[in-house]
Amino acid sequence: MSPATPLPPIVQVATVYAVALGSNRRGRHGSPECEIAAALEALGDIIARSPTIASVPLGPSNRRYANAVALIETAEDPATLLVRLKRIERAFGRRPGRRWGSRVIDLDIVLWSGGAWFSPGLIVPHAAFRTRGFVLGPLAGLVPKWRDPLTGRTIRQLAQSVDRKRPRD
Ligand code: A4P
Ligand code: MG
Repeated sequence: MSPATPLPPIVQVATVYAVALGSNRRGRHGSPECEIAAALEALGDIIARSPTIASVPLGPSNRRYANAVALIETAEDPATLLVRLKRIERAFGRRPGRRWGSRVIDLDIVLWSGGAWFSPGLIVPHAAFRTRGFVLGPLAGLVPKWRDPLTGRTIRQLAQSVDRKRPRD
């Protein structure tokens, strides 16, 4: 290529992400369910979403959670998307606090159609999603055949094994 040849335009390919949403504290939009609905609006680029479910808190907080999962299509790479998610969390009034403390909104990147991603402060797939019914249940309703790139297991299989481990009452 001679120096005068213009460079080809950079093609940004849209990819799909599964984003988990969680809330167990009222915010300016109202109840945790309302915060989830407002966060979905703020996210944009949504191609599918799960219903919002109520879930028992995992960890120290004793407030019930609302959880949902959305599929979004975007050309952002995972690190760029995380910056946007953190900006939305701040705009919703989330402040850094105790790990797993109650929160107006939590936005986590669960899966990326580009596969795995590791960079400082970001691991995709989300390091804990394989054991979380409140993520796998809604996710299995959207993409049961999507394979976890690290274990090769489908979302349906992961959801079933979490279901089997859940104590029955
Ligand atoms: N980080 C690394 N990988 C990711 C990723 N894939 N997506 C880093 C998002 N963030 C990722 O997260 C802490 C740091 O993890 C981020 O700054 C980012 O650099 P955070 O959201 O700021 O804090 P956190 O949510 O308190 O910590 P963590 O470890 O993400 O907790 P989880 O996994 O979000 O769990 N029970 C119910 N029923 N429902 C819930 O939604 N959520 C939690 C929090 C606990 N119990 C729950 C629920
Ligand atoms: Mg989080």
